[in-house]
Amino acid sequence: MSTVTTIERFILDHQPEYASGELTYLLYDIALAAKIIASKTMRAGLVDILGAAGATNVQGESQQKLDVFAHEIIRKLCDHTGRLCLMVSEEQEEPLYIPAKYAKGSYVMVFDPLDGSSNIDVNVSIGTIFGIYRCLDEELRGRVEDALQPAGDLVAAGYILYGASTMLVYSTGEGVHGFTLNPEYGEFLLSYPDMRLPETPAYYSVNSSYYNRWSPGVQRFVNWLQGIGEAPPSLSARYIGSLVADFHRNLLRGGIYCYPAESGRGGGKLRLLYEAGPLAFLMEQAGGYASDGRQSILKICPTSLHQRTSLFIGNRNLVEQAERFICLEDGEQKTAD
Ligand code: P6P
Repeated sequence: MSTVTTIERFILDHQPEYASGELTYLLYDIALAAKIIASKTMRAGLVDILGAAGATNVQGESQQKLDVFAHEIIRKLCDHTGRLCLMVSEEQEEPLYIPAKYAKGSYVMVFDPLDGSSNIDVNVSIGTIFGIYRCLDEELRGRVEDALQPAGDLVAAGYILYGASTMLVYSTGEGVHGFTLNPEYGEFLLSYPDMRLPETPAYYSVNSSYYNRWSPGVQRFVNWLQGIGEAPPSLSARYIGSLVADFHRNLLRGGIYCYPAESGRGGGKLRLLYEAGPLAFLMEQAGGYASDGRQSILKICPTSLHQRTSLFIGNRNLVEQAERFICLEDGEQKTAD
């Protein structure tokens, strides 16, 4: 690549003429938050930031100090800029309302400040996931309803991957673009313009230790992924235990990530609003597809902020095969009933 393009320059060059600039500046804010969080994750082992903060989040999971830090950085950077009217974070049950002393903007940001934070202590890649909606009613902006929109209505989504290098990948509906942080001078440089999912998938990602908790249809699908049954794909297994890392590798190499519902945890583990939804938006922009096993993730309208969902995301042919196995099981179930 002969040119050096910073994320700020790229965003500016690609903002629609009609844009007010609010979304552009919001993306700048996210890039700055990413740099600050990256500076901590890169030194996680050295600044005694490891170990649980002692509190627990809305999911009842023990909070690592880094995810509390990431949540606070994003909140402090974004709550007073006049670009947002509401935020929703995995780390806080209640919505983050914009303090009355600050102007409200037209956008809502939903985010998982640090997904996979249980991997912090073992130095495995972790990530931030974000989605941005427009408020439903300019006069009434800032209501919870503004966050309860299907992912198909997102105006932007992206993730930051804190790995061997720090990457910011985002889309505003005009393709998916990846930027790599140059820590020498703190700039995100364009490294993956217009990312497209490879036609031929290479990997499948699933935690097979839950096999006995899955429905028969999911079990048959995962068996197929592993080479059992008719015309199975030829895939390698890769499961990092960090959604953003698995998603990013599959986006670059082709594949599918699955987190099916389990008996005793019907709705699945992952959160619809700030994990599955934004990644589904990105995946479809890159030529793939995301489903809960029965319908497109983009079409599901959240009824609660922290609701969970099953997730099958990646190459469309693989995800649709999951839907076929699950729907077949549904048919068998209906016949048996
Ligand atoms: P399990 C991390 O907690 C996470 O939400 C995703 O990042 C990851 O893919 C998944 O859960 C791992 O869950 O049950 O396989 O450990």
